[in-house]
Parts: sequence; structure tokens; C-alpha cells
Amino acid sequence: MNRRNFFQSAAVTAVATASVSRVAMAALPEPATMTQASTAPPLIPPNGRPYNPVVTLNGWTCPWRMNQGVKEFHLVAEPVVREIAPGMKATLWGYNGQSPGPTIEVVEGDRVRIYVTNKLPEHTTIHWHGQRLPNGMDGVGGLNQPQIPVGKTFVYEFEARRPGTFMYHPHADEMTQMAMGMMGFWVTHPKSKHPLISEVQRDFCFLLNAYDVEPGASTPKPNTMLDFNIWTWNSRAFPGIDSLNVRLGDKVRIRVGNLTMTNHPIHLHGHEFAVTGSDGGPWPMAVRSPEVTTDVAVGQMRQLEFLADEPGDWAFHCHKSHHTMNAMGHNVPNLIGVSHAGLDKKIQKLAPDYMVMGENGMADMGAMEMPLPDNTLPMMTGTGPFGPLEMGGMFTTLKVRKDQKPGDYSDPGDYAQPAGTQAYEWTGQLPPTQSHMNKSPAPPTGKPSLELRVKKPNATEHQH
Ligand SMILES: [Cu+2]
Repeated sequence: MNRRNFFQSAAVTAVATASVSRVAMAALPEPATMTQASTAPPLIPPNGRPYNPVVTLNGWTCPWRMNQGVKEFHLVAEPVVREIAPGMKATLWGYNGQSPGPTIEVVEGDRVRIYVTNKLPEHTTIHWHGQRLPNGMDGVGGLNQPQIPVGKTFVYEFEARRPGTFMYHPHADEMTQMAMGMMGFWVTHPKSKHPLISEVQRDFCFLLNAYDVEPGASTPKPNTMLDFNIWTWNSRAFPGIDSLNVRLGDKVRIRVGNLTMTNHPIHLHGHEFAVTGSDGGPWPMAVRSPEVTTDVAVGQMRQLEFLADEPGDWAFHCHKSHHTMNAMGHNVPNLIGVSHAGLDKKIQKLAPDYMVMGENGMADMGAMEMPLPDNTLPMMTGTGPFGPLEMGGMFTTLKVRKDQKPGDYSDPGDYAQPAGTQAYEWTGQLPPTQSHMNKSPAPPTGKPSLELRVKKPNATEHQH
């Protein structure tokens, strides 16, 4: 018995037991599986209504089977190993070999049938976030349906009634299953020209997610409520997040959904974008305004659109600075300005790997090679053409190039800045420092003034 036959007979047995749809008694589509965490090229629709496909950042689109006019997908909920970034793999739960699961792309008006096979160690369901559908297809375990038992396959079927940006995730033991990485993107393309949905040359999508993985471990702690330490886009952390590579002059759409437990102000450098829609649908023109940062709250989705008309490598990141870092020990004391002279030598007698951090800020962290536990990412990492980037987590770049071919999503490498367009060092004379402090009134007598010690690089200590 080959793998295909084996899977079909096993799955058919499960469906016969769960019996949701008569049509489901026919053999199931073979589930597609992805083994890599790289960005797959867009899936050009081989049948059905045509559309301009999306590109899932460090992800892929689920292939479907057309069965008598119905688009059939097969999702398998299962434990997976996901590379968060080179040097760190996490044991997560996901769909079809990865976390997040594959993106589902359909067209407004499509009849969609999704087989969901549960290979997790506990029951699950799938909720189709944002969709108009019959109540019994909404996927809330206990409310809309019994949970899908271990080893069984259930069938969801509905019409994709409105075009837009959606996601899917379990609604069964939700805290654990989402903390373990179970989620996926869903895009319903408009069936014809839509007055509020513009045609774009590049259409990217990803989900914001977060994990709490103890340094050196690989399985997230599902009971963590707020104190996550790995901030990811599609379960990838910088420098593991692929760049968004576009051609100069492209209209670009980026679709973002937030399944973490906090909000993320998503910020793009070098361009202004408009928020053109959410999981509620396309936004009226009257509420759109130019922005460079937009907050994506928990459970929300946003579509950002802009004209990529500035060549370069532009940072694109969450603006919460602790979300552009990887795992660090918590409770690191603030040592900025504290002299450590001789201290590290003394502590190294007790703990040989001890290094002093933070005396002059944390930038040293980007370049230092401190011994890390296995399977742990440095807190600040990544290297650009001009040195360490000192980033992690929810950070990547938008690469705008005039010679990027239409339909080419490959990384064009570092931007070659035209001569004379980079910030440069001032090597002339510096003006003498004017002190305004001298003119301030003397402190009231009897109370000593607060005395602070200020340390400047390349200077002796001053007392003020
Ligand atoms: Cu954030």
C-alpha cells in the first residue's frame, strides 16, 4: 500500500465515523505538507476563477482540489518542528508540517470544503475568523460543534461570501493551541473589479505570533499570559524573517493579522501607507489617511497599501522595541553608567562564562559572542552591510529595486547606495559647549543639591 492509498483509506474511515457531509464519503484530497520555513513563490491558481495570488512571508499557500465545482482543502492539525531562525527550532503544533498552517486562498463566491484531520494529542476545532457562514461551521467547540476527537476528520463547508483578509485558528483549548502555534492566513479575493479593493503588483501576508520558550528549551510554555520572549511573524524571528522584495514603482499590499496577546504598532520606513481594510472588509475611502505606523490590536487584521517609489533597504518592524529583540534573561538590572571595572574578573572566578553587559548601553550585545544555551537566539543579532543590526524578533526589510523583475520574489541582496547619499562623520571643529545650568538660581539653603555623576565617552568624569 503506498502512502497515498494508506492515507486515503485511514482518513475515509475517520470521516465515515464523523459523517458530516455525504460528499465527504468520497476519497479525501491528499494533504500537502511543507518541510521548509522559506517563502514559497505565489501559487498561480490552476483552475477556478483567476486572481492575483498572495505571497505568505516564510509560508505557503495550500493547494486545493476542484471537486464538482467545490474547492477542497485538507488541513492536518499536528505537532511540527518549526525553525524560528537559523540556530533555533521550536517544537510547535501547526498544520500540514508547519506553523502557521498554509494560507488558504479562494475567490468571493467560491464554495469551499475543508477536511480537518486531527493528529494532535488532544481534541481541536477550526474557527474561520471573520467569515460569514452557517452557525454550525463557525468552529467554536461545544457551542457550534463537538470538538474533533484525536484521530478523526471533520468537514467544514461554506461559501466564501465576502472578499477580504481573514485567518483561521482553533476554538478548542484555545490558549494552549494558539500558544503552540496553531493558526493560518485566509484570503478571499474579489470575484471582479471592486471599487474599494485595488489591484496591486505584490500582495504579502503574515500573522503576528509570540512564544515563551525557556532559553535552551524548544517547547513553548502554554500557560504564559503576557510574558512572551520570542516575538515572531509567521513563527519566524529576525534574522529568520525573509525580506519583502519588490520592484520600484510596484503597488504593494501587506496583510497582517495579530494572534498574540498584545498590540503591535507596525512601522514602515521610507514610505507612507494607507490602511485599506481589515477583517471587517475594505475600508471606505473617507477613513483612509497616510500613515507610517499602524497599531494592530489583538485579534485584528489590517491591510497596508503603498507605492514602493523609494529604492533602498527599508526597515519594516514592530515599533515596540522589546518586540525587536529575541529571548533574554528577565530581570537584567539596569547597569547603564555603572562602572564595572574589575567586577567581571572577580565574578568569572565563580562563573567562568560571566560577561558584563550594559555599562555603556546594550549595543555591545549585537556584536558580542557570549556563550548561549543550545537552541537559543542571541537577544540582538543580524548583520547588515555596515555592521551589526542589533535587532531580533519582529523585524525585517522592504527591499525596493528598479531591476527586480515582475513576479520575482528572490532577495536582491544589499542595496548599493548612490555615492554621497549616506550619513557621514563630521570631522571638523565642534563648537564649545554652552552651559545653561550656570544661570539657574541656587538651590534653597539648607537642602543639599542632588549630585549626579555623568560619564561621557573619551572624557574624564564631571560633577554637576
Ligand atoms: Cu510588537
